[in-house]
Amino acid sequence: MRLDVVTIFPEYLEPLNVSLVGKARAAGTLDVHVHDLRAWAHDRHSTVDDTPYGGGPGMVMKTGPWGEALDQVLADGYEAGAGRPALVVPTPSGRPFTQALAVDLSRAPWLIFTPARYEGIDSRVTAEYATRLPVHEVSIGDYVLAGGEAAVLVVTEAVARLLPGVLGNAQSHADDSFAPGPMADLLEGPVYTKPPRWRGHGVPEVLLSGHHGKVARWRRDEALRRTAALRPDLIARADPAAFDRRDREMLSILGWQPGPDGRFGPSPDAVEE
Ligand code: 6GU
Repeated sequence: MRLDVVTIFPEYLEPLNVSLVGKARAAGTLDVHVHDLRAWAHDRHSTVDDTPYGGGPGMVMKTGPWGEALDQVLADGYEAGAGRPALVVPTPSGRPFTQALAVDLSRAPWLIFTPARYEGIDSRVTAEYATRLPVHEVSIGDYVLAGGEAAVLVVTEAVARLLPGVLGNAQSHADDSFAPGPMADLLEGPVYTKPPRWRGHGVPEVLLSGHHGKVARWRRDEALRRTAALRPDLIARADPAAFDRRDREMLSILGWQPGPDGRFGPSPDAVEE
């Protein structure tokens, strides 16, 4: 996969040289190109922003440098033989970034990121490239960052670990929270390793039993318990067909019951844990 990032803070992307993403780069699985947007600003001060039409606080990133930068990046990538690119535009007003979108992006041969500073990029830039490319405006959560660079790191890491050969163990992401499959949309429960006692804290007996069926059931119960406590919205919107008889027993113990449409909601008489 080819990745291009256009930013006014190229050094912010240094973490792309570290750990899993750094290894994927070194292995040739990821071909990363970071560009300084100011290379396409032609005045003496390398200006990339201006005041917003309509007034208001802050500054808006100008069309000119972004248009020239993206045209050049596209020309270079096509020249190098990269496949059809997708444009990823980090913005707090974007669609929430999810595991499903990470999976979708991991299937693209080429991603181009346009992290912005200030109040964002003049909207005509995304409008222009949306006539030619798939454009994903994404937010990484309901809070405001000073710029999109941290979001590029987040999206890149989520995507890179899905690329073939990047994770040592293919099973490693099969039971991720939010990965498709039997544990879809449940948070993972607690994990333990040696020693069996630490500062008076033991390890749940079942994990030492060697009984794979009981371990799987315990993990499922813990996932349900944690999800009900921390992300009740995930239980409420889950397809009830995803819950087996034992799940339903556990949910009932946790104070959840099916409503008229089959979906689970908190029991009226349930006491919060
Ligand atoms: Cl993608 N950018 C900025 N600036 N703030 C954010 C964000 C992105 N996602 C959440 N907050």
